[in-house]
Amino acid sequence: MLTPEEVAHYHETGQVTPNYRLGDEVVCAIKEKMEAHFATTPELDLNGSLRYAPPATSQFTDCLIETDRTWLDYAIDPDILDAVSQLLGNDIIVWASNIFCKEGKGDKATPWHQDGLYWPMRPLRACSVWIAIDHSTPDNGCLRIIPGSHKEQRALRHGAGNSGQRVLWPSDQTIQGADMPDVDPVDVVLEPGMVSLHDVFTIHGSAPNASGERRAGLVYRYMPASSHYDRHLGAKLGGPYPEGSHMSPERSAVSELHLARGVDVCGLNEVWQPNA
Ligand SMILES: O=C(O)CCC(=O)C(=O)O
Repeated sequence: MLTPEEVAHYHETGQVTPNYRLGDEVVCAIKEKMEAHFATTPELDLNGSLRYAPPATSQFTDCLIETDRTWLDYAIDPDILDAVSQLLGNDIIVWASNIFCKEGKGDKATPWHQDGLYWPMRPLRACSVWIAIDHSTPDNGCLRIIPGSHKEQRALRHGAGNSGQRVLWPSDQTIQGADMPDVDPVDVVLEPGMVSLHDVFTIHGSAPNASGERRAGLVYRYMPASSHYDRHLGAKLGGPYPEGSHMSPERSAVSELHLARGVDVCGLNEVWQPNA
């Protein structure tokens, strides 16, 4: 699915928007599914211990697949898996599923961050696929990336933000001023059905959305099956986390690892087979 130029762009900048989009029917189905999810699942609570935040749940929703296995169908779309394979290799696990939905009524920013801060797979390699459900533009708070920020493949220092402009509530981790590269951000402008792929070390975030127009994205997270998703490590990363936060020990414990392609090369991951 990715052209050689698109693969090169991903390696150069840490992000790529391929010349590809999901069909209108698929986008419609995702949109309806998301709206039904918000309508029927105002506050999720798995295993009695994991709470999802913030109270306005549409802004950030986690564990879609764990809540409803049919969310896996979009994660294993062959075109998307072809693209991810070009970046991570032929053995791939999808291990997380989120919605970032800003309703357009003054929703908060997503602070500048690297995803890897929270994630317990080692070696730390991963790719996120952000699927646009709505138009996503600078006006309604589209995803923004710092090009080239992934290049050293190293985790930067994050600290607790205090702006109140946070979507990764309540962990609220953001890159501290001095560690933020002096590079202009790039807006990832997408039409519904278009996708953006970013590397685990790419600094990214998004502005608040007070445009009156909703901006929702469905995000799947993939890792190479040669890495180990270490649930014990999850308990130690970057904390201390308040109970129920985005990547707290409880959160690491509930991720289902679905083997989207190939085999569990690492041999230590408890993988589910999508069609088993
Ligand atoms: O959509 C957003 O506002 C942020 C998305 C994000 O942080 C991610 O996909 O990792």
